[in-house]
Amino acid sequence: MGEIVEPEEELSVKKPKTWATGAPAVAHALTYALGQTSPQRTALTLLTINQAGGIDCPGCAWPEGAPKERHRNEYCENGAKHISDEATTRRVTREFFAEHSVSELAERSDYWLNQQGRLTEPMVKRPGGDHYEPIGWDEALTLVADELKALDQPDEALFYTSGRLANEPAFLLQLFARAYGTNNLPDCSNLCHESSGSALNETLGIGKGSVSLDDLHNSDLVFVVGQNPGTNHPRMLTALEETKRRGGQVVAVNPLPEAGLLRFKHPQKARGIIGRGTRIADQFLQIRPGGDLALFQALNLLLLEAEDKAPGTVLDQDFIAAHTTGFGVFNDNIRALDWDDVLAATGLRREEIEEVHQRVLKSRSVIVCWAMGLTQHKHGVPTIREVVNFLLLRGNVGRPGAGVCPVRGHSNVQGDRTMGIWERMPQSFLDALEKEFGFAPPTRHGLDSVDAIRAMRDGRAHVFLGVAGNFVRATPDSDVTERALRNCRLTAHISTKLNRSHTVCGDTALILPTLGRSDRDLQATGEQFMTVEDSMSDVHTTRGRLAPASPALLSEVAIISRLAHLVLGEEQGITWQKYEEDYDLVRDHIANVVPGFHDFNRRVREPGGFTLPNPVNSMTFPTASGSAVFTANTFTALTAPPGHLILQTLRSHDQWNTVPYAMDDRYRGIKGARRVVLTHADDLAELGIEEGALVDLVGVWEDGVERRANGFRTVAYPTPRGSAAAYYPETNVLVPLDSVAERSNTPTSKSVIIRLEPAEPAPVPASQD
Ligand SMILES: Nc1nc2c(c(=O)[nH]1)N[C@H]1C(S)=C(S)[C@@H](COP(=O)(O)OP(=O)(O)OC[C@H]3O[C@@H](n4cnc5c(=O)[nH]c(N)nc54)[C@H](O)[C@@H]3O)O[C@H]1N2
Ligand SMILES: Nc1nc2c(c(=O)[nH]1)N[C@H]1C(S)=C(S)[C@@H](COP(=O)(O)OP(=O)(O)OC[C@H]3O[C@@H](n4cnc5c(=O)[nH]c(N)nc54)[C@H](O)[C@@H]3O)O[C@H]1N2
Ligand SMILES: [Mo]
Repeated sequence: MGEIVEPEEELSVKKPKTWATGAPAVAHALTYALGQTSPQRTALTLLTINQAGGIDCPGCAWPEGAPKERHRNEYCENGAKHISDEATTRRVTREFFAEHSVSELAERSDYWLNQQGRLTEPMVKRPGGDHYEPIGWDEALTLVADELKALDQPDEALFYTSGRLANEPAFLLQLFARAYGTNNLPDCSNLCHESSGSALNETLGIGKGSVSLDDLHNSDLVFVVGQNPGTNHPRMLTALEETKRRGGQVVAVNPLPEAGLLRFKHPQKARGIIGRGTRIADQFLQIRPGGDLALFQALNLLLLEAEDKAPGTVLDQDFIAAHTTGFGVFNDNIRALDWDDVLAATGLRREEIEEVHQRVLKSRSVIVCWAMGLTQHKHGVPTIREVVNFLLLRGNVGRPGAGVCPVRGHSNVQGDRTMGIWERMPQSFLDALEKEFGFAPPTRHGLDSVDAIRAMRDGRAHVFLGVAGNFVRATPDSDVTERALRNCRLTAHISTKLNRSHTVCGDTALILPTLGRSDRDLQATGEQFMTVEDSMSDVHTTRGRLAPASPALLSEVAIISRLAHLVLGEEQGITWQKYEEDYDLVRDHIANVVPGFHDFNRRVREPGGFTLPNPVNSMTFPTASGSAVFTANTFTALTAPPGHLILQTLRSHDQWNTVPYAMDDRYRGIKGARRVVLTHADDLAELGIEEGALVDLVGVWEDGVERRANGFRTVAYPTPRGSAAAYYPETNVLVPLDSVAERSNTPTSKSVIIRLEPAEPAPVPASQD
């Protein structure tokens, strides 16, 4: 394992793949694993991923299935890379920080920072200094506690988390923030599935998905919308393969012909390695960005008209009468739909939409799955509400094989919400906290991620604690966000690996290194495990097996409860000092506070854990009216001014969120470069820009500010005319902070208006084959 060098951008382009997974995927995962760590550690981690009693794969939130149905290797290429990245034997030491100043580290790439390895001991950057220096745990946590205690208002502090955090530390973090006096709990969900939560809470009364793996296997028709499962949820392809095997159909809706949507070869079955694999999408709709609202409105119109022609045969009138409200306003809205508008917004032909409609009519049960392609648009919430309308019309919720399936990202992002990581938890949750702990939690809503940036920028928040994420790279408008962070008196991060957020410092900055999910967690009462909740509300344990990356690491539970104790003492009678010895004590509190967690310690120890009840599946809709709600959503189409493109910022195959693992995007045929912009060949021709040319991406938005991401190569790619795609986080600088989804406040990362400006030097043609 030699020294890490900054990767050169050397682009080569092949035709995009039309199938995902298979033998090469396993080989790629092992190569990455062995480049990071030893064969022994690789075996210890990979063989226990997603096995009962093993590590929950930190790769994504896709469920594992019942223990007896799991494959021996129930993980995917990308989950394996992700865990190897954590199990790396490389270390970031005090000598490293003595050698590299903070300003030097701030110039480094995300890739280089991550490749340095695991963080090993607490470090501090003091006011005026430009180097991190070692600091003891007590002194480090006292520094944070003193800054928190010195604030005029608890609302001047921010507690950010990502969905990597397991349930126990997540519960303690929100308890700490609320006992301290604030609901400022911004999290990665604000940037991710907040639009889903918002739309589903409003229409079905619960912000989560309603389907199980079993439902998916037994559904007649599954929509996969705005999602790239071949890269981001590879094990979902196994489920879709099963759906197909049992006679179900799949419709994929995406601007890009993503490999995993087309054909799948199962990597853990012999026929996956040799055969042609399973065709996944029976129909692929190559939609224009942001056209999904129009598509589902058109499908709804076709259903209403079919019912007109044959009353009582198309809609589920009994369901609508018994369980829903709002049909009238919904109906009026859809009847006014104009087909020309639909075709312009979607870029689809009417026959394609009619063909989907025929599939719907033939299907007794329908599921719609979606991810960031729906949520990260200005009209993300109305789009998801329209998806709900579509399902309600034929009673496709609360029935086997039917329902809503927002496919979550981070492995415990859903669990963190259940544990109270939300700036707007309902009063019933706050009341339960009060009952359990005897203090009155603040009721004023806290700040989400976008509002947190505004507060730091405007000097209304001064202390930022980040847990398990990379805030400055996850958030929009990078220049604005970095200035905001630098405005703070103190920034502190509880992390496993070095990232850019550690280099964008407040006056004082702290790195608080912690155990990762693969590390053994030994405490005074013995070895501890933690728990997580997946995308389908299954709660189960996760337990690491490796020797910790350094003896100086503390667990997240220990760091959070020691800090809380320093700030709050035993004032409220919360026994902070006990928790790190025995995580069962935390789970006992969770059992008393969080609905569905009764007898938590016993039930979670059963193989496979337990599934949280979803009221929707017993036809109970906890909305204000007690019924599921039809909504009228204003028709919206995305357009770019002449000479401009709609840019979506997305993940390559070789990255995990803000952390690139390599410079390739295998399925899309991109090798050796991340600063690429995928654009239709005809658009390039029309703009007079050559394939392979070096361009700057220039963002234009209503605030008149020009945002630039410089030095990207153009790649001719089969994306709809007028649109483009480029990787996050390099392009976050282009996403305006104030360009957010209605209601959910999620940045519009999938619709950024840009133009391409030729950059010097003159273009070098990309290699082709
Ligand atoms: N390997 C790996 N796995 C991951 C992650 C990772 O970074 N790496 N991240 C995790 C996280 S936190 C999340 S949230 C998920 C993200 O999972 P995805 O949502 O699959 O992630 P993105 O790369 O953002 O891809 C968005 C997809 O939506 C499509 N899309 C864009 N705009 C539109 C649109 O307007 N309409 C439609 N119909 N489609 C559109 C894009 O072409 C792309 O296929 O993955 C999780 N899993
Ligand atoms: N432009 C654009 N922006 C986006 C998106 C997009 O599609 N486009 N997607 C958004 C989405 S969906 C999300 S979820 C966010 C993701 O944003 P985040 O969740 O904030 O970012 P990550 O890259 O997952 O965080 C990586 C860091 O987490 C730390 N870490 C990893 N494991 C552990 C652990 O076990 N414990 C602790 N304490 N730390 C750990 C490591 O230090 C690592 O560097 O980004 C969002 N931003
Ligand atoms: Mo996410």
